[in-house]
Amino acid sequence: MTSASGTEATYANVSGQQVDQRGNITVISTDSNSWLGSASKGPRSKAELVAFAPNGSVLYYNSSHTRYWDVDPIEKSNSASRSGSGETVEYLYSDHMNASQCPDFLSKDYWQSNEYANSVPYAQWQEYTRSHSGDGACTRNGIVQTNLKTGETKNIYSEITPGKHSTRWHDGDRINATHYAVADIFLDRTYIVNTETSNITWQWNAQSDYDPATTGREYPIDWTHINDVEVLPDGRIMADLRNHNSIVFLDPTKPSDQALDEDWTIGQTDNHSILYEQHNPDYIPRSNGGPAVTIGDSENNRVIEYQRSNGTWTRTWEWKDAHIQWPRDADRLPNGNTLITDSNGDRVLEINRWGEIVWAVDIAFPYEAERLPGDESAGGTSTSAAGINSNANGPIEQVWLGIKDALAGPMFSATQYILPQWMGFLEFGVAVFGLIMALSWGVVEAWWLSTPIRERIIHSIRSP
Ligand SMILES: [Ca+2]
Ligand SMILES: [Ca+2]
Ligand SMILES: [Ca+2]
Ligand SMILES: [Ca+2]
Repeated sequence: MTSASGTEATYANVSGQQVDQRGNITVISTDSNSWLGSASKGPRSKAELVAFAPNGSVLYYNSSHTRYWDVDPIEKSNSASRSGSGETVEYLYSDHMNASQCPDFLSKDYWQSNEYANSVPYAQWQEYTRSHSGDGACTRNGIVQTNLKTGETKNIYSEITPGKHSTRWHDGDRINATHYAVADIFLDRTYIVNTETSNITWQWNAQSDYDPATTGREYPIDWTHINDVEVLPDGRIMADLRNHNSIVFLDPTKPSDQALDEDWTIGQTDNHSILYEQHNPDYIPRSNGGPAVTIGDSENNRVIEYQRSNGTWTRTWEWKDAHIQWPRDADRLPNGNTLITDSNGDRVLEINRWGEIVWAVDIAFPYEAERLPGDESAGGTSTSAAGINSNANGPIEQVWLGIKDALAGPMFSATQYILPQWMGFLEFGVAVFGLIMALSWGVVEAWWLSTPIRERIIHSIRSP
């Protein structure tokens, strides 16, 4: 086992998880619900980056950061260190800092000297910064390159954002050896940066196309929650506006106010039936049966795919089961399987083309999973081209799915976010809503006894 920074104690979440064998390395990043991602307060409070080797053993482990987000395998030609070897990944982390460690963001000297800050007007910088002043904290957002076999690590780029809630970057995408695209949650934009100079060479501000007064959540504290960016094979940029329930397509050769290709937008700001605060859209190009996009449709508790034909998007695939709760990633693999992170279901699973679970890892609060050497859904085929159908659920699962549909929405996910791991959907549902829904305990217990989650819950309670 190779470990960059672990002791035996830090393996609590993945200890004993000699997972089933797979053909390649699987990398999983996890989120945290604690201030510093500390290991001492239970699994969901600890952020982890873990890679499982093809034989199922832990190949790489790191829990030194407050939170982990996107992970991308990188090709040798795109590696900033030129050391990409098929086991090299680039990932984003967040590290929280106390107010005493934070710069004087509001001073004009800071704004003038910082490339990230002065890429927006001073007034805008002040407005956004002030909206987070109540946090008493700031966050270092960093991009790191790591060889999972040797543990060799290189810092690529980082910037400090004020606050912590809704300022932490979740995703970026490498363009070439020097340029990188960032989904900038703090400033409601996506931008391209030269990571060697920190010079920002292009940006699209959501204000160019959406009205802060009538769209998204509260402006500017958490308006768009732009959480994903992908550079497409044709050079366009696809970005995910979570709080606008929309995925947008941008032309980075054009200035911000001309970059949006409105005809391509998936979703509508006030229509939760298309997308509902989604994560991690992956573009499948025409050469693989697209244009199609696989998406973690998080608040709808499902993973889905949209296919573009005749200038419109149609939902062509959906997968969900009774357990799934706030999924944030779905990657179509080259063999037609789909790799899913079930964030509040505390598992990563792989389903086959018939919707059956063929591989699973029990891990707290996963954000992202990657099966190397692919990048997200690279090499995967659209469901319509591959003839993959949506899954069917049995009668007991249908009962739970009905309850979850009735409860779906950010308020319930926020409750899940702060609950300890053992107070998952099942327990919460039984405790609060089971009576309201007048479910018989027989039905509840049948489902309870039939699911492996019970073993894990008991294990979590015994070893906090
Ligand atoms: Ca990724
Ligand atoms: Ca990425
Ligand atoms: Ca994905
Ligand atoms: Ca992924």
